[in-house]
Amino acid sequence: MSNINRRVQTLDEFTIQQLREFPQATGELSMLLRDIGLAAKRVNVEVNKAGLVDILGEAGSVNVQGEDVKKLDVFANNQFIGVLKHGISCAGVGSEENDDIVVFDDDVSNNSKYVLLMDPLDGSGNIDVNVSIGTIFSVYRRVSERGKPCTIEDFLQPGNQQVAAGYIIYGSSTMLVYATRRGVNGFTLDPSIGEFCLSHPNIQCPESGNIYSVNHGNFFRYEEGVRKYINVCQAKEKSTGGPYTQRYIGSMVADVHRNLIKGGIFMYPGTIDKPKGKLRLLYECNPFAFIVEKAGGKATDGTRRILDIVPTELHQRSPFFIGSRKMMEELESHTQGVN
Ligand code: P6P
Repeated sequence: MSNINRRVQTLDEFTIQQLREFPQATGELSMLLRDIGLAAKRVNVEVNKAGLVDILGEAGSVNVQGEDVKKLDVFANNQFIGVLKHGISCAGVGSEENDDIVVFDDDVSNNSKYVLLMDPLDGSGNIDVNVSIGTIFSVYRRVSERGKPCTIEDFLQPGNQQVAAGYIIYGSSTMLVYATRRGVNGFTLDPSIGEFCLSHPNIQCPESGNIYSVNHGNFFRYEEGVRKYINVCQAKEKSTGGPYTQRYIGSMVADVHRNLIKGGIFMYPGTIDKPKGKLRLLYECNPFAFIVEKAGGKATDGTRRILDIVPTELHQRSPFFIGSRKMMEELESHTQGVN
């Protein structure tokens, strides 16, 4: 009898166990999360080969197998949309890679309960320098009539309506982290069995930390309250919980994942020329805000709770501040005019 390690729970086993604890559940969300895990494994294979692009061919070329080489973010987008379209849980997708929503419009999909928003491969500009990148996703119960194609209204819901949200980080190891109303759990891919295994149960964001993440290059273009807080981070003495460490890798999934686990704050503020900042509300800010709040942290646009913002456009941007509760409260004391 092979010594199967039964102590480690796979993603499939975990979602099925969650389902068993909620007999009234239809199982569609569990299936959706397993579909995401499948697509993530396929993307992971290609991301790990990215360093061989000279051998495999640049995007737009034809590789040795005579296949069109696609940009990795287009490949990732196609993988996630393909798996979700052929599943039973998703009526359509809003993606960073598609101007409009992708409506699956077939009988099974039109009867599905959920829609999904995603950034299929965030930080893909870092691929050629081997920096960790990620997939970000957000799941909503559709508000349009079941039995018909999903509509844009299904996607323009405030983040506080999310049913689940998560990310995959393609790094030194590949992890899938997702949150539901029951909490945040992390799964690490075990290549030897090709399964995501529960490695970080019930993730909690430390209520404070000493890591602050921001692009200092924009410092003089940030509003005064943000500049004041950054100066506070730089001046922190040990007696006041410092010294702080500045960590910013330019790949949001990697930066926010690190701060979620270790404690810290990530900021992508608006600037004078781009007051809404760079990050997208629906498939970058909302999913991370849902995850970090479920883990005990906070996320705002500088004044409002991210999850309470009612979206008006699929690709709208938002200033973004997220992290440990006490660090966020200290930031707010500077940006909301208390100090
Ligand atoms: P900047 C990557 O392009 C990304 O969307 C996020 O992953 C990352 O946090 C941010 O942009 C980095 O932007 O302007 O600091 O290079």
